[in-house]
Amino acid sequence: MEKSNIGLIGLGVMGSNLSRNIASKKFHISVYNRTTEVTDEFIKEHGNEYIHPAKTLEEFVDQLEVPRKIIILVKAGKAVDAVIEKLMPLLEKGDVVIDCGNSNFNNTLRRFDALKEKGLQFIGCGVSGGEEGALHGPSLMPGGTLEAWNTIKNIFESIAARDFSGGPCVTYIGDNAAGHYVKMVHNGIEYGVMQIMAEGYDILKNVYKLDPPKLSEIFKKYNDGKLKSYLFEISIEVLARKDEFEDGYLIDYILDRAAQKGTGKWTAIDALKQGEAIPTITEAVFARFISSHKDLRTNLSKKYQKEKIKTDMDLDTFVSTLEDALYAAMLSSYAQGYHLIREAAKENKWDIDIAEVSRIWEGGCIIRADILNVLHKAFEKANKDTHLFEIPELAKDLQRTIPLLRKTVTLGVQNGIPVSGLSTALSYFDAITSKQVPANFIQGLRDYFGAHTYKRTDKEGAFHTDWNI
Ligand code: 2AM
Repeated sequence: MEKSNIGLIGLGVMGSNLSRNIASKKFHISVYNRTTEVTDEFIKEHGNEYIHPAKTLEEFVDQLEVPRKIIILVKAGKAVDAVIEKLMPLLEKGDVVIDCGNSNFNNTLRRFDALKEKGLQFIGCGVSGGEEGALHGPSLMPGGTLEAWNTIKNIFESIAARDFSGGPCVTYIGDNAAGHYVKMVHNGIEYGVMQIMAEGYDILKNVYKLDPPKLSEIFKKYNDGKLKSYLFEISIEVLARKDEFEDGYLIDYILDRAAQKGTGKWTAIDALKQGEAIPTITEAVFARFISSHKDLRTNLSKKYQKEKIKTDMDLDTFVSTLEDALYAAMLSSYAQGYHLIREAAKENKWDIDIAEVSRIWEGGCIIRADILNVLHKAFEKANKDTHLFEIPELAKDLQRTIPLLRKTVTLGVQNGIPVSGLSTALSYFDAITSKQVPANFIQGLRDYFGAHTYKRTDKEGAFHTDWNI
């Protein structure tokens, strides 16, 4: 038998779909799964001349051309280590192990070093697009050595989604864990964007008392404009779907308790570690936490009646106000995520090209959106240390849309609607664009109670005041 170009371990839905995608591009792929019946079932359903099943890891490794390229797609966490441990003794110097799971970047850093010690290459590759993306073209975010990337480049470029110009939605992100880091922040931004969308839905539903078909219509209108994106596109369907059991619409029967797998939380934790502010992303994680306390919320809701203030904005005006507000809040969420990537890149010595990151997010991934093409083009012309708010084209948009975000936040606050995503998107903008913030006051207090000293605006050095005099 001819040797396979690449191998894949773990035939769950993501692994099966990615294997089928690779085979559809006429690369020979060997597949292995811990439970052999799963492999047999996969071959029965999807087998073809390009897919080569292996019953043992030894047989699997033996089927691969050298240097071997092995994708691992098992549950993130211990399973990845378990597979690597079994695989390591069977590999030779120069072989490349690619973790395409949603691994925490700290684990990727550790695994990269461990494999390097054995002369093996490790790539941590973020994959976005869900099951459909894996099958028809995901957005891929590989990190590792350039040398390792070059061994998989042609395969990964073939299977990736397409950007707005038809290029592959994959690029070399940077060394060791850069790929998984960028994927993590991608998910963080996804949390932020979904949260602000949900808050817009909440205001439309509860202040303007709109029913799901009308809400769906409004999201369709948004998706026909500058908010055009995958998340808005699927909102149209999520809002319009009739319930299969009861009268009415499914959305009204879905329990208001949002689950999570942890990537948003990791983004928030790392931002805290880095000392960087990503309030909208963090608030989106908090909002999911609060949503989980359904019983407590229900009990408390009986004690506190919300005082409703009528809005003087008619529906048409608000629909258009919200469109601009969401646009501004989206830009703010991206600004936070991009800034975090930039600072993490400095810290970890990753050479990350944010224009390229924007480009590979144009297709395949969950946050794919027209706005990413705007960011891609804008960052291509910008210096790599540029903050998103510094980009002239975006500054023009923000100047126009921020006042509308302010109106939307006000409306939500006045009506007792939690708008932590929208309001932090706004206050992040307000703070980062303020020459003077009240940190002088904080420094004064700190010096008073703890003699922590402060710096002055007019003289060099650290000062302490004897506040008792
Ligand atoms: P399984 O079919 O033998 O359970 C997604 O869960 C994929 O990860 C499945 O293919 C599953 O294999 C695999 N997987 C989960 N834990 C694993 C482990 N510890 N070792 C190997 N494969 C594992």
